Amino acid sequence: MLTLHNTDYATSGLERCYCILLILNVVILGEECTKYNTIHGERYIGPVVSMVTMVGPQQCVKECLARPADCGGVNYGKTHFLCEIVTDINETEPATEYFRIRLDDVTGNQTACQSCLSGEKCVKLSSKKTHCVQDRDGPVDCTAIHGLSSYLPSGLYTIKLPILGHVTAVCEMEIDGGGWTIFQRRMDGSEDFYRTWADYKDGFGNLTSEFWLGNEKLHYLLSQGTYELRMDMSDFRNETRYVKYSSISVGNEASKYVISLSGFSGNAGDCFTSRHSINNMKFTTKDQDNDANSGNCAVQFQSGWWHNSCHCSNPNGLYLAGETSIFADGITYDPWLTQYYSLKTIQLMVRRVV
Ligand SMILES: [Ca+2]
Repeated sequence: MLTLHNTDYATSGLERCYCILLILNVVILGEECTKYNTIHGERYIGPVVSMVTMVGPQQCVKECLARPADCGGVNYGKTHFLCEIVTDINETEPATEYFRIRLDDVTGNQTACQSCLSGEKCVKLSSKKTHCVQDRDGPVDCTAIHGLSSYLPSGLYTIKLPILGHVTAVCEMEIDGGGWTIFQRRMDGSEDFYRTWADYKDGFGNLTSEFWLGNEKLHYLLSQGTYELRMDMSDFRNETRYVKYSSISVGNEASKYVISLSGFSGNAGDCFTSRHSINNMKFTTKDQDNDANSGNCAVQFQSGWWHNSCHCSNPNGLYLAGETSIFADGITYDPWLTQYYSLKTIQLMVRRVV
């Protein structure tokens, strides 16, 4: 989505202030003046690899220059002095309190840092020599990111998981206090969810629309502590319901990603620990039948899921968009709208319980 932007930043009082700071910087430190163009009212969707609180965008740009392998640009949140280091600068979104800066637009000598690898940061010692050092460990989930600043918006962030290392996560920072890591989302039927074991293991889809994070990532994410689960749903009248479970864990691949959950609450009936409970169920796909049915529930109901024999809710079912004559194939939630209604949106997410 490309539009024309007002780049007349030099006239604003805020920018004049930064400009004076820059001049002072040059006078005091004798450093080369850094110039850049800012686009106001927008931020890069990301993923964001690092968040730091910094007074002034020039410090944020310096932080970016110190991570040449990871940084394509920065988002700067004016009100809360938030500096976000962004890897991917292809997509943007409106964000009133922000402005964004492309690294390409920044002039200055950065050749000394070019040898730094991804995950390394370039540091300049007092001897003026530069070194590539391992960047400090990142946040382990969206709960940790939310803990850095409650003003950070929902979106893509980089987290660091055990064994797997850096992973792009989708964070929900507003619903129910924020700090949620989203692992499944349906919203328009744009993605095929009738997929293989390998696909569900690794994850698939587009993190900015419909996706499955991946069973392997989910397992390692949840291995880091005690997590709660929340699922939000809406129908085509735009009515909403949610359910929560105070505890969720998912085993490793050897266990067939067996799920364990308890502690139901919410404003729709319990599906996951009642009839056709998913508690203690293994994951089933069209090419791996681990369910409690004589057939394969994933084949029968066109999804991959922790099927029992078979299900009370089918979040990864077909996007049938509302009322349907087909039993239980859609994105159903039986206690709310029966097995003959396929929901408009559904989203599953987890939050570490501190
Ligand atoms: Ca079976």
